[in-house]
Amino acid sequence: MESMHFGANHPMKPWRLTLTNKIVLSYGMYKAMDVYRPRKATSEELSAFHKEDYVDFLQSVTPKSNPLHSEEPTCLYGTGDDCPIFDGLFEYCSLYTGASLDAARKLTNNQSDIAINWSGGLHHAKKTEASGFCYINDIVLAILQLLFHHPRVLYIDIDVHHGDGVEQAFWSTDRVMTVSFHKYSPSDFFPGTGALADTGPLNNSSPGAHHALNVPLNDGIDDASYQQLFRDIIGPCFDVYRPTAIVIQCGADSLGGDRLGCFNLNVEAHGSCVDFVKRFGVPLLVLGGGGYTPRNVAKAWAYETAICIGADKSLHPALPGHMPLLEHFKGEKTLFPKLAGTKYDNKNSQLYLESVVMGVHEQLRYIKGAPSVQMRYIPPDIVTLRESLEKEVWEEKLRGIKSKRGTK
Ligand code: YEM
Ligand code: CA
Ligand code: ZN
Repeated sequence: MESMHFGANHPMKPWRLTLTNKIVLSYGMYKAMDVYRPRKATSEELSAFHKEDYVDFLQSVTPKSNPLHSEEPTCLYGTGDDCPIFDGLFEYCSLYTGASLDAARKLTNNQSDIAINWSGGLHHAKKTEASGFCYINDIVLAILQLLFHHPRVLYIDIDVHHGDGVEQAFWSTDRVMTVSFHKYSPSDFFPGTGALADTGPLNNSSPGAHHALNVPLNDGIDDASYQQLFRDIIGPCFDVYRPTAIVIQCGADSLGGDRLGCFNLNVEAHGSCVDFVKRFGVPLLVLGGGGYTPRNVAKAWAYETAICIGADKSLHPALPGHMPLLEHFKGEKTLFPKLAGTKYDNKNSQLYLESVVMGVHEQLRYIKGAPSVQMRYIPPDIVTLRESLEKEVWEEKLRGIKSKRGTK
């Protein structure tokens, strides 16, 4: 994925993943986790959420065949400047989605307690539409996977943009609670959705009512306000909803100095959200997302990897001197650069933030009164069953080969 190109001026730079990998590897973090090579998701797996026609389109379209590039442009499936058709697009989508699906399966098989996919977290993709640099919604697909085993999944989105695709997909159900923190300004900030009042279907008898929570913010929010807000909201969400699994989308465009974002967060505050969620001790899926100043994205995600493996307190803040690509970090060879700039003043008054917290708590009161989602009938996960059986057969075969070798 890292070598894919959206185009010269496009803000999405997949090589931010190369930088992330270099930091994670040069600190030696790989020694404390299992590392898997992502498998490509199949078209059938993608169609568990997306419409088959749309998946077929993504699979067959090429930069030359794209109708947008022909004489009469038609805006097919939402592609455009934001979501260009580039060489290897389908492979790119299948890779980041395969990794999120496998990560979810590691959690449901109890093979991992925390699973990370920094290439995933593409929260804007819709059932039949690419949007906001996202084509396939790996988050929705991973949550669907978790729902085979988990009665309630809490989805948390700290990307600077509203997690609209995930919210929309689970709008009508109480088996997923979505909570997005984002800059909200309908007239001039993408995607323009995610008002405090948008909390699920208005009809109180719909199971999804009050299960979509939105935390709309103004420019420039700083570390202290964001951390307080995150705790004041996510703490009660956990207590009231009692999720059995959590998915956190860690979009790094909420950091200060992001090319598209407008917040003032530093790496430590961004990471403290992951730390807070990890402490609940339920299976946790950690995903990437936005992030358009690659050197800062890489630092945040490497730090968050350290938090997940419990190594954050023992990290030296100076990037390892032997790290490849160190020259990309300019003068700032520290994991914790000063990112809070002067471009965006904090336009979130204490009073405003208190009113947002009160608004969210009001929604939670509705849930408190309702009986929680019990373990309903959950259809068996045929794919996982087949895969684990195949794995057992292979392991049996390998054991046979090894013991034969041993007797020779
Ligand atoms: O605001 C929009 C849409 C496009 N307009 C018609 C409304 N899209 C957002 C999506 C953000 C998803 C994280 C957007 N696009 N913000 C910035 C861009 C953007 C797209 C580009 C595509 C090709 C951009 O901002 C500097 N530069 C681009 C350069 C090349
Ligand atoms: Ca968000
Ligand atoms: Zn974003």
